[in-house]
Amino acid sequence: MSETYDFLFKFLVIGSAGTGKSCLLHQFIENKFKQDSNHTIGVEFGSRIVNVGGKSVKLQIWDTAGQERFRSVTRSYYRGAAGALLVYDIASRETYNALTNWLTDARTLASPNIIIILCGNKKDLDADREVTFLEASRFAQENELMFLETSALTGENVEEAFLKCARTILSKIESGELDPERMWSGIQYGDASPRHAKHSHGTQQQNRQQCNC
Ligand SMILES: Nc1nc2c(ncn2[C@@H]2O[C@H](COP(=O)(O)OP(=O)(O)OP(=O)(O)O)[C@@H](O)[C@H]2O)c(=O)[nH]1
Ligand SMILES: [Mg+2]
Repeated sequence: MSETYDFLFKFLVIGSAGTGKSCLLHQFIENKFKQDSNHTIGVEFGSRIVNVGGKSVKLQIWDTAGQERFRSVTRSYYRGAAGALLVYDIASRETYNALTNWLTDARTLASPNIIIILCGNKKDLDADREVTFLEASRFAQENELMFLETSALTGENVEEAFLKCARTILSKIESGELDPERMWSGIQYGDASPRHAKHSHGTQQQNRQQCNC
């Protein structure tokens, strides 16, 4: 079955091990909580077409391992990402303290213009909270990140996190701030795009390259 969409955005999910990155992706794709989630080995992949402001956008999402031993592998996937979910666990200050390192990696290895949404996951564990909403929202503001608290367990704000990031990218394309034709922009025109005829050859090739890496 052929898929029709206006744009394809490459997304990353990054952050320390155990923060719930794979569960967030699973909740977004499958609409349910992933029971018994194991540490990701290297990188996992998921995709879903969403409607953003009347446009259909295929999100191609790379869920990276948080464990240090996979860092050199996961770093090789950063290039050409248009958006990222940067995840910490609201019940673990350690994962919050690591955010600056993840942020530096994303901006240097993906793109300085990458659109990032900070996700304080495990919002359902409010009783064990170690990071306040206010503190994290200040950090987000200082670092020009969007911010939401999410729960992959209940599903709260999960869809919203991906959509908010996609909406921002789309509005930057429409305002001319982001150029999909720039090399490694992380954005491709899809089959439904009026630009398709002009760009289909190049985009399909790049797509294959990205999926095989
Ligand atoms: N209470 C609660 N637990 C969660 C939530 N999201 C994930 N978990 C649990 O946190 C643990 C780690 O989740 P994963 O999604 O595998 O974490 P990860 O960030 O992908 O970890 P790595 O792949 O090692 O980087 C699992 O035991 C999940 O059940 C959440 O929103 N609430
Ligand atoms: Mg994982």
